[in-house]
Amino acid sequence: MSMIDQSAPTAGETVVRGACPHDCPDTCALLVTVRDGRAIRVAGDPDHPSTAGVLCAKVSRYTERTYSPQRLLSPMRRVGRKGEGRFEAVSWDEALDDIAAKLSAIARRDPQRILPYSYAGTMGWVQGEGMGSRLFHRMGASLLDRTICSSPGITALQYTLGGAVGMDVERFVDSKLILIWGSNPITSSVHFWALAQEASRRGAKLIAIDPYRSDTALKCHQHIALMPGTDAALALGMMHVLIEENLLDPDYIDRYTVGFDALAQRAAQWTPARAAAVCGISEAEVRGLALDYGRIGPAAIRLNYGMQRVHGGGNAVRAVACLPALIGAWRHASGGLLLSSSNMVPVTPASHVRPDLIPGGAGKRPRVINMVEIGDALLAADPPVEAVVVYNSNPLAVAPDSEKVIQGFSREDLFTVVIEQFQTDTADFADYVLPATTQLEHFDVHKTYGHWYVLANHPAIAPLGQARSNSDIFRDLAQRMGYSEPALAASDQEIARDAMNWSHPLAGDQAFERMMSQGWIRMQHPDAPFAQGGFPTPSGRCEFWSERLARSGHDPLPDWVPNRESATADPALARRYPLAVISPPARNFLNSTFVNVDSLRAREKSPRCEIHPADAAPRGIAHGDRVRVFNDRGSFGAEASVSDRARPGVVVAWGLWWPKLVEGARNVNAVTGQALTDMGRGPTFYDCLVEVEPGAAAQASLPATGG
Ligand SMILES: Nc1nc2c(c(=O)[nH]1)N[C@H]1C(S)=C(S)[C@@H](COP(=O)(O)OP(=O)(O)OC[C@H]3O[C@@H](n4cnc5c(=O)[nH]c(N)nc54)[C@H](O)[C@@H]3O)O[C@H]1N2
Ligand SMILES: Nc1nc2c(c(=O)[nH]1)N[C@H]1C(S)=C(S)[C@@H](COP(=O)(O)OP(=O)(O)OC[C@H]3O[C@@H](n4cnc5c(=O)[nH]c(N)nc54)[C@H](O)[C@@H]3O)O[C@H]1N2
Ligand code: SF4
Ligand SMILES: [Mo]
Repeated sequence: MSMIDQSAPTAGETVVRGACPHDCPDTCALLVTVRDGRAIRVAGDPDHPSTAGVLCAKVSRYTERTYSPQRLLSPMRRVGRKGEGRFEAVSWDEALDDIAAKLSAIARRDPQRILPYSYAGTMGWVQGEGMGSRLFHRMGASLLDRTICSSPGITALQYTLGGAVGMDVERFVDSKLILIWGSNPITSSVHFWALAQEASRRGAKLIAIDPYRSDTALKCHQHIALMPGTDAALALGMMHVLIEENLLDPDYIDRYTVGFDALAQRAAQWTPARAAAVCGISEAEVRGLALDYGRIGPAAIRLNYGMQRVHGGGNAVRAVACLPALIGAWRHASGGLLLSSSNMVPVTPASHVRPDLIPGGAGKRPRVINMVEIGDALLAADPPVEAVVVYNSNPLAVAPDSEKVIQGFSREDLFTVVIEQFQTDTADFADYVLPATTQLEHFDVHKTYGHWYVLANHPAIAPLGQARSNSDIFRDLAQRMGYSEPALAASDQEIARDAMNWSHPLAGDQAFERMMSQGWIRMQHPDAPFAQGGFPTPSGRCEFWSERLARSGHDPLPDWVPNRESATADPALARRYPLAVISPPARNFLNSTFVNVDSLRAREKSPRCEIHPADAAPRGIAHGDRVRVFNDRGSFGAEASVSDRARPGVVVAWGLWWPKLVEGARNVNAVTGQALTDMGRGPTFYDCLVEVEPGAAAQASLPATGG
C-alpha cells in the first residue's frame, strides 16, 4: 500500500509514515516501524527537510507513552467524589447513550449551557477540531474562544503583517544575524535550533533576548536579559537608534509600509536611555542591538510566544514585527521574521469546522466563553455551564488560576465528559472518561506553525484496548443525538479534504494524493515572499499605523504596555509580591503532556524554582531547599535552584507538572491569574507577581463541598 514504505529495514517489519501531533512548531515527519502489529520504533524521517531524521527526546519515546500501562483502555464512569479519581468500567454503549441523553436534554432547554473545552493535545485537522467543532456547532453549544497560547501574537501579526505569515524557517541558515526573541528553541523548537547553529557555522551572530539565561541563551553569542513584559520598549528603543543613525531602508518603507512618520514620532520618545531603564538593561545594550540589526544582513528574527504572555503582549509583538520592514529585511529570503507560519497554508475553516451548522445560522452566534477564563466561567457564567466536554486538553494543569478551575470542575451539578489517553487531573473530575487513541492508532493530517509543509499521519497499529479516536467518538455521539447532517458522518479523509484548498496553486498538482503517498507536501511560496510587499493587510503593506486598531478605539501605533502586575502599574502589589514569575516550557514535557512518562519525568526530577542569589539570600533560601511560591491566588511547592541564570527580580518555574504528581498537588498555575492581554484576549501567564519563602508546599485539599 502507498502509505507503507517498501524499503522496510528488516523482514517482517513495515514502516508507516506519520506526523508528530504535538503543539510544537517543528511538526516532524515520523517513520513508525511495526512488527507483528506492534510499534517498536518511532524515528524522524531523514528525507523530510526540517525533520532531517531527528526527533526530540519526548517523541523518540513515543512507544513508551503509547504502550504505557497507564493508558486508558475502557470507558469509565465516576463512582467516587469529583477529583478523587475513582471510576468503574462501563461499555461504550452505556457511556455514549447516557452522555447523548444528558447533552440532548440540556440542548433542548438551552444548548449554550453545554461547553466544549479543547486545545492542542493533537494539532491534527481530523482529531483536533474537525468533527468536534462540527458537533458542538450543530448543538448550538457555547463557543470556546481558543486563546490560551498564541492569540495575542497572532492578532498582533494580523494588524501588522496581515496574518500569521513570515519567513521560511529553512532559510535561516543563510541569515547573518539572528535575534532569538522570547524563545528557547533548544527546548521548544529543536529543529529551528539546528538551523540556527548551521547559520552560526556560516558566520551568523546569534542574540538571545530573554529574561532568563536559557540553554539557548547560553549558546548564543550574546544574551540580553530584559525584564518580562518590556520587549516593546526594547523594540522602540531600537527604532530610535535605527532612525537616528540612518540605518533604514527608505525605499522599502516608502513602497511597502504605512505610517512611518507616526511611528518615527513614537520612536523619538524612546531614547535608548528610557528603553534601557524600562527593560532593566544598559543603554549600550539597546544601542548595540540596534546597530547590529541595522548593519548586519540579512537579519532574521525568530520570535516565539514567550514574550506575548503579558498584559502588553500584543503591542510587544506588533513593535517587533515592525522592525524588519524598517530595514528592508524582507527583501532577502533569509531576512524578516517568523513567529507563526500558520497562514502560509490555504486553510478553509468554513468547510472544515462548519460554523454554518449552528442552529439559526451565522447571525445567531451562541455566547463565547474564553478558555483562559474557564475558572470564572464554571463558577459564574449566566446562564450557568451545565455540561463540559473536554478533549485534547488538560485544564486542571494548563489553565490559569487553578483554585478557581478546581472549584469549577468540583461542582456536583456540572456534567463533565473527558476524552483522554491518560487519567489526568482533569479526568479525575469527569463523570465519564472516554479512552482516546494516540497518533500511532488513528489517521490525521497536519499543518504546522513553524514550516511550510502539510503532513499525513497514517495509523501504524490498531487502537489499544477499546480506545477510539476523537472523530469516531464524536461521529457516534452525533448519531445518538439524532443529528443526520452528512457533515457529522464525514469520514476522516473527508474531514481532511475539507480543511484546506488542495487545488490551490501553493499546494501543487495532485496535492492530497501526493501527501497521502509521500507523507508530506511543501507549500510553493516564492523565495522572500514579502520582498516586494504584498502583505495580506487591507493596504497590502506592513502597517506600522493600523487603521483597524484606530477604528476600534485602540492605539494605532505599537507602544510599551507595562505588566499589570509590576511596580510600574501596581506598586502596592509589587511591595507585597516583589518577584515576577515566568513559567516557560520544560524540555522533557510538552505542556502537561509526557509528565506521566516515567523516564521523561525522571529527567525533569521535580518542580524547580530558579532564583538569583540576590533574591535568595535575603529570604534565607539555599540551593536545593524546598520553597513555597505564593500570592493571593494560591501557592505551589518547588525546589530552589539558586544561580544567576534568572535575572534579579525574576523567578523561573518550569511548566507544567501534573498537580497530582507533585507535593502539595498544585503546579505554577496556582499563582497565575485570569486577566487577559491587550489584544487577542490571551492569557497573562508571565505577568504574575509572587513571593517565595523557604518551607514545604501547603497541603492542598479538594474543596469541602462541590460549590
Ligand atoms: N519541550 C517543549 N517544547 C514545546 C513546548 C513544551 O511545553 N515543551 N510547548 C510548545 C508550545 S504549546 C508552544 S506555544 C511553543 C512556544 O512556546 P514559548 O512559550 O514561546 O516557549 P519557548 O520557546 O520555550 O520560549 C519561552 C522563552 O521566553 C522567555 N520569556 C518569558 N517571558 C518573556 C518576556 O517577557 N520577554 C522575552 N523576550 N522573553 C520572555 C522565557 O524565559 C523562555 O526562555 O513551544 C512548544 N514546544
Ligand atoms: N503557567 C503556564 N501555563 C501554560 C503555559 C505556560 O507557558 N505557562 N503554556 C500555555 C500554552 S502555550 C498552551 S498551548 C496550553 C496547552 O494546553 P493543552 O492544549 O491543554 O496541552 P496539554 O497539557 O499538552 O494537554 C493536552 C491533553 O490532550 C491529550 N491528548 C493528546 N492527543 C489526544 C487525542 O488524540 N485525543 C484526546 N481526546 N486527547 C488527546 C493529552 O493526553 C493531554 O492530556 O497551556 C498553557 N498553559
Ligand atoms: S515535539 Fe516537536 S521536535 Fe518533538 S517530534 Fe514533535 S514536532 Fe518534532
Ligand atoms: Mo502553546
